[in-house]
Amino acid sequence: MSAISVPKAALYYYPVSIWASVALLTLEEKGYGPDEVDLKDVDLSKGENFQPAYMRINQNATVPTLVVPLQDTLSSDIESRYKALQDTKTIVEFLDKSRSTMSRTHTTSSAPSPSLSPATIAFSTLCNKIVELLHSEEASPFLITHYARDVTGLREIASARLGYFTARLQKLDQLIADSQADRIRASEKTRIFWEGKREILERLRAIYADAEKDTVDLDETARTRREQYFAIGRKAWSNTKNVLIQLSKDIIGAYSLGDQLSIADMHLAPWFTRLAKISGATAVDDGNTVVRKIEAHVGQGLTLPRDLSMAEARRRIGVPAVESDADEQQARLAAFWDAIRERPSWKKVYANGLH
Ligand SMILES: N[C@@H](CCC(=O)N[C@@H](CS)C(=O)NCC(=O)O)C(=O)O
Repeated sequence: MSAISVPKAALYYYPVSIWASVALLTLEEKGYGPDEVDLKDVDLSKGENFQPAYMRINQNATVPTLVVPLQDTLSSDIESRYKALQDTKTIVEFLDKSRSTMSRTHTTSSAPSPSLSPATIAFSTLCNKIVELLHSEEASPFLITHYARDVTGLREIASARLGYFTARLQKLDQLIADSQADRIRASEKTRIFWEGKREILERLRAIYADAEKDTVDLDETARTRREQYFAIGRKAWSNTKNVLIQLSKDIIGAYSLGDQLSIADMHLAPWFTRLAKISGATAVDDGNTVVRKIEAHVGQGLTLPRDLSMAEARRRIGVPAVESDADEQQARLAAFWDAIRERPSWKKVYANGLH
């Protein structure tokens, strides 16, 4: 083993973040070893992503960020220089290309490293379409996680999230005050960013803080705020219904592109798992149960087409069909869930439950 210390990549993540989970799944599927990538926890619940030091590597203050050494600095005599990849799509593509079965990257990991990139132009187009859809405003996991459509839903979210929002606001207040008093240095752009974030979070905090009150007991400002909140929630859930219908047409099943695990699955797995969790599903539920729970929660008459034979879905992922599958049809997303939750990568990322 050479004594040269090789610059290492670092993944900044938050364990229960949906998009950071995409990067974590990809690391597992690609067989990256712990000596190749450092994992650095950015605690969103404490607002650590708003710290100036973090915003220097990701100006949007989001996770994940992958900081990678630039290739020409791998020799020991050149000072290491790094580049920060600031969004999930770029990170997954980078991770996919940077470790192949042929590469010798001074790693102790000898795990296989299958390509997650589609093998044909047609599959590549489909893969991109799915990834774009999942990252579109219509599919926003932030909206369906934080916006309810009725008072019962609001109370549930508020009891789980009020503390989280309050702590993050405190952090923002402290950063704004520290920069105004010159205790910390922050650019004008960063200050404007903090103020904008503060406004969005404060609005949600105020809605959650009133959650236990009945609508008739709210003053006019709070009532209007609540009505606007529900309108956003209704829109988000009607968009989710459309995204699910679109996904059910686009994915082939069991994996997004049929029998080959791909980049699209890295994005779809955490997105779909979040939706399953919000809909009351757990890790022990099978695909058919998860889809039924999601349909019930999304409502609006949603019924996903049961247009994939269970026997065929199992064949595609290399699992022997069982007799009862013979004539059974299932939703493609149900087959996707059954396939993905069997993978060691998914089991590791969701070891502590769905998120
Ligand atoms: N487009 C970005 C979105 C990343 C994103 O929004 N991440 C969320 C966590 S899942 C985040 O960091 N939010 C920051 C915050 O809540 O302040 C990407 O694909 O990486």
